[in-house]
Amino acid sequence: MLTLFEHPLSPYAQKNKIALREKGIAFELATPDAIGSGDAGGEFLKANPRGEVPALIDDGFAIFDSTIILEYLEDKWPTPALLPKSPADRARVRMIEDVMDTHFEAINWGLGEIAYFKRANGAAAEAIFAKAAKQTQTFFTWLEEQLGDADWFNGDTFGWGDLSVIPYINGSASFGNTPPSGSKLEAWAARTNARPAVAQTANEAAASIEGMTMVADIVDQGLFKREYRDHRLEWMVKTGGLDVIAKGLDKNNIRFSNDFS
Ligand SMILES: N[C@@H](CCC(=O)N[C@@H](CS)C(=O)NCC(=O)O)C(=O)O
Repeated sequence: MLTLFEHPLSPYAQKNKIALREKGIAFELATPDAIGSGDAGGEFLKANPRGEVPALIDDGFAIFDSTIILEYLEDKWPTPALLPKSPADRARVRMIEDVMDTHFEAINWGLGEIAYFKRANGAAAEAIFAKAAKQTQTFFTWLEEQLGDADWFNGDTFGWGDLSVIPYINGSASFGNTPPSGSKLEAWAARTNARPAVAQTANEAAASIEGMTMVADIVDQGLFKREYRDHRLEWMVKTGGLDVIAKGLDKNNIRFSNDFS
């Protein structure tokens, strides 16, 4: 049996859950204790010394990083294929995945820091929200170009390119940043969310948002140290949140990537 360590809101974990469900692979889910706090440990930390979800355990063999997990699933269960056939198309969807996992993801993560964890309030929060809304629409324009006239980012059929985009579009929508009304991207999102594998994964994410409103106090008390890493850290700086980082360091409720121990 496969075990996927996840948190339902993690877009990275959502990519893997959609792939597992589309391929019809049996798996069980586990949410690591204290995930997001900086104190996650045990079997999960052994599986991923970075302390990040997702991590997959296949009969004792541990794999971390959502992209590498996708590659493993595609190698071990090639049917139905999620990557397109031609080398150019495979490279194309991998580039889309990389943009979503890095630049795009940082925007939704940053909005979570403001909306759920109350890192900024009033005018400062509004300014960050306004910048994020513009950044998101710019990426939507880019995505619309990538989609062109196709039904799927993958090409003729749903696949890797689509499962790599939908968790992020749904995440943006949860902050009120939706694709322009009547756009091809909007129609694609509706088509994609109608797939059972995607709908189940998106419903699990939506259900877990409720719990997020309770964590602001725990963060404020320094009991929960959020990971400010690479693109996320850069996003916070460039979007006006330098003060958020300074305060977080002062209160000791942010941290950087794990040192491997
Ligand atoms: N590159 C990694 C990124 C994974 C990642 O950053 N996961 C976040 C959740 S979205 C996490 O678990 N962070 C650890 C924490 O917040 O403590 C992947 O693709 O799997």
